[in-house]
Amino acid sequence: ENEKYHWYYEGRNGWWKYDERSNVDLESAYNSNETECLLLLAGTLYCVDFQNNVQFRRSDPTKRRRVKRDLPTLPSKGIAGIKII
Ligand code: V3L
Repeated sequence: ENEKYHWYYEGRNGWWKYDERSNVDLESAYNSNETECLLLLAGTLYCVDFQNNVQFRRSDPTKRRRVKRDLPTLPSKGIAGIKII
């Protein structure tokens, strides 16, 4: 909450916001100049790669989604799969 930036991942026709906890972890890793951030999302381990701006499952790196860091006011589909109506 009250963050300057939010992280987004790609959906079919727009961007989803990461959940708040993931966003805090992503901001922390990004601002520490780490090259990636590992996230446990509903029991699945994901890697967010800051150099290629993608996320993927650690167990299956073939499916990649684009990610971006932008203003929190950007239009989005919702938060972590929860649609905004
Ligand atoms: N946060 C929450 N759920 C995620 C995330 C994430 N960072 N990454 C993947 N999933 P994959 P549309 C997404 C979910 O990449 O209609 C959206 O949140 C992912 O959910 O193969 O295409 C929506 O719920 C998917 O269900 O590992 O825009 C849903 O897709 C599942 O993990 C549909 O969105 C496998 O994704």
